Amino acid sequence: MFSEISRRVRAADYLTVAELFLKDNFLLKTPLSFSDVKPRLLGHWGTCHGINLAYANLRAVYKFRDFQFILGPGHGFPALNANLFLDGELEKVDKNATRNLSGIEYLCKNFSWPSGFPSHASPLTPGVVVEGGELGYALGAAYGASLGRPERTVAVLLGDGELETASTLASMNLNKLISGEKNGKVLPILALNGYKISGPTVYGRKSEREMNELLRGFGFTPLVFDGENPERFQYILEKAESLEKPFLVMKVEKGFGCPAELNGNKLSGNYLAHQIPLPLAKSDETQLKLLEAWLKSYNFDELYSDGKGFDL
Ligand SMILES: Cc1ncc(C[n+]2csc(CCOP(=O)(O)OP(=O)(O)O)c2C)c(N)n1
Repeated sequence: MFSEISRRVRAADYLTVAELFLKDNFLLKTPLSFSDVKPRLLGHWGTCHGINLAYANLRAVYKFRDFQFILGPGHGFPALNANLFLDGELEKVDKNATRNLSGIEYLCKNFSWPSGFPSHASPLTPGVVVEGGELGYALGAAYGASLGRPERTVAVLLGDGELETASTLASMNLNKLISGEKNGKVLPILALNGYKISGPTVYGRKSEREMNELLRGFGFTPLVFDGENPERFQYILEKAESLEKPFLVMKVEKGFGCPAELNGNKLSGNYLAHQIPLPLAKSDETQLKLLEAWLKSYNFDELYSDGKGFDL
């Protein structure tokens, strides 16, 4: 099970990076060149690995159950789109999004492109109830989605910057107003990556103990997932099942997977990974090489081949 989930995360991470950067050579059949890179790089990488990690693990547990996933950081849309593509959900509403090379090309070329996919989640996104461009409403929407659906679990992924918004903080009290037999269960998952656009988050600077006390004060039972041990995610989700008001703190490095540094500045694990970590990949040889190594690090050829399709 764990290796299946990690393959799925690798595939989603690869497609996410490809959406952000590539306009050609999607399977890296030849050395990456400037002409393979989009002319205008626009989007957000920093939150995406966390989305892919949470999505793959939730999917493994809840695939055949009454389940809803709500994404707070809608700027992580390329990750959400990669998952909807891999699940075949995108193809149901867009016949071009086939699960093959032509679909991969379509997904990537049209990300953040006029008349294509927007850079953020939008009403065009299958299943979306919160578009997430304005942070703050996901947790409240999750409680709304649980109303009158006692069989349902609603998992809601929140950013730690998002948890600084007034609306999210106010929604932290909803577990006292909405609970019991008539409504479903809400599972908030905080992607604690420590950074927002240009600096650290308040919660990223709290100790684990202080964070847990804060969550208990709001009425939740905190569970902590430490990104160092990915195989523990399933175990923690099972534990959450047995709790009435769980709150999962998912510690994940901001931008995990992108190059460690650029020009002496830390990229992965820093706010510099929030949007496009290699902004000059179209014109700077060093950044192009870093991008190629980053894409190759996922060994996508083990996960997809032209002949066999996806092996996930
Ligand atoms: C209400 C609101 N304020 C500001 C922004 C601008 N903004 C976009 S992304 C972002 C940082 C979000 O940080 P976090 O919630 O921690 O998400 P992540 O680090 O996972 O990207 C901000 C402030 C916004 N989208 N909505």
